[in-house]
Amino acid sequence: MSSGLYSTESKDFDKTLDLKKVKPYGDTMNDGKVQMSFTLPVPIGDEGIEAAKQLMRKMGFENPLVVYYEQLTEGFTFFSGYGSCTHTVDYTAIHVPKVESTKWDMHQTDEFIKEHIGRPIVVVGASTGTDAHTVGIDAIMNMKGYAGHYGLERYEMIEALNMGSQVPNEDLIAKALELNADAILVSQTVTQKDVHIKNMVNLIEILEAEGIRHKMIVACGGPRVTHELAKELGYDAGFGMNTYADDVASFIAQELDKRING
Ligand code: B12
Repeated sequence: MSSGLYSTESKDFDKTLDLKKVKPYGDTMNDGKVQMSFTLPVPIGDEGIEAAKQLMRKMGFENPLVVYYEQLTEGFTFFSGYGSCTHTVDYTAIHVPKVESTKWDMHQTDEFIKEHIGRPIVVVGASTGTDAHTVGIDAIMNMKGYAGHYGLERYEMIEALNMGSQVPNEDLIAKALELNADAILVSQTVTQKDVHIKNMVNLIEILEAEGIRHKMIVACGGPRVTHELAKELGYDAGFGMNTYADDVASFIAQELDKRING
């Protein structure tokens, strides 16, 4: 999408786009159109529709329109509506901290490891604590990978152990020490009551208490994980939605090279 935004054609197509004042796009530049849905704890009826529209105005939407509503159960009504957002954001002022390594494909990373590290990199990963979600860590580690990107197990120069889900932090660390791992990978999907933060902090605290934090690269990932959050919690890197093994393998290889070869 972003490449389209900056292409010559799109500038010619619409000259009213101002990246300092970006609004949602419906079918005309700057129309601000947003579709939204929510439930109100009120009975179905005209008063409910009016309440939904008043709320949409208070949320900053002009010309609110309820296009669908349905009683969920007595006293609760679900609304689907449209409105024009009155707010804008300055896209040019946005700075999002990101993992700064160069992203390579599997073959490039394997070649780099052969040349610069000279031995396979050992990586141990798990979905930790009470978290039973395995799809994310599998996408990164399993041989078959995800969306056409092979996982770490497929890499010639990476020895990857996926310990699965609900792995206590202590067990993950013990396995990493046993295998003399270069990197630990933590996956966290459930974020209710900030359990992911407590769990991720706990892992770093154990590593620090045992005086071994510096011995390995520690990275985490999950749908609500950002690089910024990961750094705040003491991790070397954090990866969110749409991450592939390519991203994390390139990062680990380049980071290890820096640590070993300076
Ligand atoms: C499948 C699923 C389940 C399955 C999991 C089965 C399994 N074997 O994994 C089951 C049914 C067990 C389940 C249970 C629960 N679930 Co659930 N589940 C989902 C669901 C539908 C899909 C998650 C998924 O697989 N995504 C696909 C993967 C590929 O995406 P991903 O995890 O984001 O991974 C990518 C990136 O984040 C990143 N990544 C992830 N980890 C890592 C790690 C590293 C190191 C790196 C580099 C990258 C990385 O790379 C991946 C690929 O790009 C989501 C809703 C949704 N549509 O997302 C809810 C969801 C995650 N579940 C949720 C909840 C609440 C639960 C339960 C608490 C429900 C309950 N009350 O029992 C339990 C919790 C169980 C537990 N103890 O953990 C909530 C979480 C809300 C929150 N923010 O906390 C969600 C969002 C549903 C919702 N809308 O409420 N769930």
